[in-house]
Amino acid sequence: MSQRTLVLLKPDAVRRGLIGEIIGRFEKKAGWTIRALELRELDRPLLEQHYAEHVGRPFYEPLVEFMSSGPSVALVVEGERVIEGVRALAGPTDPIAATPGSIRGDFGTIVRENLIHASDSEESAERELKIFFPDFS
Ligand code: D4T
Repeated sequence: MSQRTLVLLKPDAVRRGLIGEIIGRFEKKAGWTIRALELRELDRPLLEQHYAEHVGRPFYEPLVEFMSSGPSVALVVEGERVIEGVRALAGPTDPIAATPGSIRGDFGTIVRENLIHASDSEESAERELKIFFPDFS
């Protein structure tokens, strides 16, 4: 089942020079392709849409601050079961709990700066792709 997912390499990943390392992992999965890719600063209105489910939570403000602290890379990855697959490559939200070998497990230590976002379901992917790549179809 071919799918598309929205991936963000967060400002920590860009600052630390990990763009190539992380994207390389997607490219190496058989049959997955990068369909769109953009380096951009994420402004507050866009982040409010993206993180609508977290508005009002104690970590929301610091999260938005961090996510707007420098450029991110937004990309569309396409391929077989890519939604589940990129989440598996990323590892769980808490990088210390993430298995070594996963992106968060290999490079992260703190929850806020966990390097990568990836859509968690077909519904989220559809919603998020519209936010970040409204002209892409
Ligand atoms: P994203 O959405 O960025 O792919 O992360 P997850 O899907 O793994 O986790 P999430 O939606 O629960 O959290 C979104 C984002 O908020 C940060 N965060 C999360 C935080 O700073 N403190 C917290 O307590 C939680 C739960 C990290 C990811």
